[in-house]
Amino acid sequence: MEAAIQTLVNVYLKSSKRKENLGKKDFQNLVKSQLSNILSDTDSKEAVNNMAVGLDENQDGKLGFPEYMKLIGYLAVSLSEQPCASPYLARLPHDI
Ligand SMILES: [Ca+2]
Repeated sequence: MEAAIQTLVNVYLKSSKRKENLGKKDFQNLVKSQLSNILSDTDSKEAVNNMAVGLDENQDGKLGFPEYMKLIGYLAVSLSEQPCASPYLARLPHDI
């Protein structure tokens, strides 16, 4: 579990290139490269952008770490509700 938490942080830092936020493009790359087996529609720019808008609580057009963690929390909850945790394709959250 410690390794999993470390991974979550490292992926964020790497994707944001150590800026304070994930930009639109950073987020698209992250979803595509890290979550294509757990999320459907990760190839759709529009779907990923809609998801980013749903996660962007303070509506500054970027995703900060707590906003990124909302997505992780959403995915974890979705997984926990599956009778069998894997393999599983979650639907893109458009409105969290
Ligand atoms: Ca934001």
